[in-house]
Amino acid sequence: MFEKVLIANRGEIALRIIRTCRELGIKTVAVYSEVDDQSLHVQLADEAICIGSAASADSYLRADRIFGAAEITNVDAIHPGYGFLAENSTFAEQCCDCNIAFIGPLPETIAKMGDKSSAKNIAKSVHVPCVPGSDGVIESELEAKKLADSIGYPVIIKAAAGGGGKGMRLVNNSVSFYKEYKMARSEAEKSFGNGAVYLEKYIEEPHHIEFQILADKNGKIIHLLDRDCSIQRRYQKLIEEAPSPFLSEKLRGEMGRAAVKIAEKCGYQNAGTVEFLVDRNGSYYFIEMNARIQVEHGISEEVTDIDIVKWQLLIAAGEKLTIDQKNVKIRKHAIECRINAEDPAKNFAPCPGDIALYYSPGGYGVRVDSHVYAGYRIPQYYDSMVAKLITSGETRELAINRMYRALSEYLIGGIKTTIPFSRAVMMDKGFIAGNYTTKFVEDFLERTPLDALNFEGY
Ligand code: MV4
Repeated sequence: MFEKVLIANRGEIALRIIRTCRELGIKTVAVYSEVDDQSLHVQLADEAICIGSAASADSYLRADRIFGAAEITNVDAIHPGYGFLAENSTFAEQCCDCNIAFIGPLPETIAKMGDKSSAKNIAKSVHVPCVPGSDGVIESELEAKKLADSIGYPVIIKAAAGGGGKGMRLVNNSVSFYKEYKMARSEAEKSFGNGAVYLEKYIEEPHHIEFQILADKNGKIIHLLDRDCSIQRRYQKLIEEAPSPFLSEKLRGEMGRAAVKIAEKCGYQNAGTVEFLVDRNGSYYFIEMNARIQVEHGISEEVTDIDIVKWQLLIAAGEKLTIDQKNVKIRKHAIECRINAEDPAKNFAPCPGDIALYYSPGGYGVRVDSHVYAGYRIPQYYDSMVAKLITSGETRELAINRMYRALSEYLIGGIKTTIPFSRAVMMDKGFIAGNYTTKFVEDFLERTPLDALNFEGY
């Protein structure tokens, strides 16, 4: 096993990794930017090294400084968390070159799956259904338009280097095709330095369901069931739950096997996620694979009682995966609410600032993953998530009631948060009914009075 691991990240995920390292007897090195010196990840790590100023580009994205910190502290491995350098194949390769284990997939797998159009081709090659569309990236604009006309509108143009909603353009009719195509190309070029785009039929009001994968270096691959991530706003997930209330056991089994086939085909190692869209008829389509630990991994841990971060470390150190698929079972229902420093009554405007008061909920079936505390200042430089509140229970109903109870206990003073929003969702008939789609938040906000998104009483 590793003796010392550097965590190339910040916030709650850095803390999540440090905690598991502690439990395994692994020493930890935190890296931090100048504005993060008061963050809990700095305080809970064995060692901490400042790697630059606030802007990510001057700190958490500086591979050279991270390797500098790794060299000074003599670590065996680097855990990248999510975001920042987590899916940068060059960074993963540089780790290998320095003889430092990268806790994630192989660089070539990251590259293959990072190109969303090549990821789709991998899925197709193992006969997993994909959304109908272009065969790889668009080479000819005329051919692409002919294809769009024959598929039927709306269609969606996606950046090959994109993912998570970045660099997508909806095309509603034949007339606007070339205009949207040009926009998509130039946006992709600007955002990713790669103008390659591909075309898909647009699936209206899909469910967004993903499968958690674990894969060791011996080629053993299992899935840890599914998460329903349909409750999102502008591609930012707000609430996730596992297992998905929309999937039948038959469909769950089929999609899980499909996810494992894709992971096998791309030589996947470590933890990853296979994303699908599911339409109202229960037809499913692979869309992309995330080659990293994700924000919402905790609900899969609660459902399966498997510590995913622990397995990331064991697998990267070369240990065999000792869990068999047949022993992965739904043991609980789990829900996660992302607590963001945003004002839901003001269009979810970010509101960084000082946390004047902090009381986090507890009790049976409640888990809070957070790096904040009373007196902590939320910097404006990074994403607005301040905590993940997870509840679990024997039934979905119990997990929902427990979430409502825990959200009611949660006190975060001095800033606005998404707590009142999540609370209102827990009482919403549409959410309780369980067959919500990616259109849920839009519809919910239309039918919910602003007062309900402000309500902070117990
Ligand atoms: C789609 C789609 C409909 N049809 N692709 C958005 C994020 C990115 N990962 C893929 N996304 C979508 N791709 C086709 N062909 C609808 C979405 C989508 C969505 C996907 C997942 C979660 C939330 C979403 C919200 C709106 C649209």
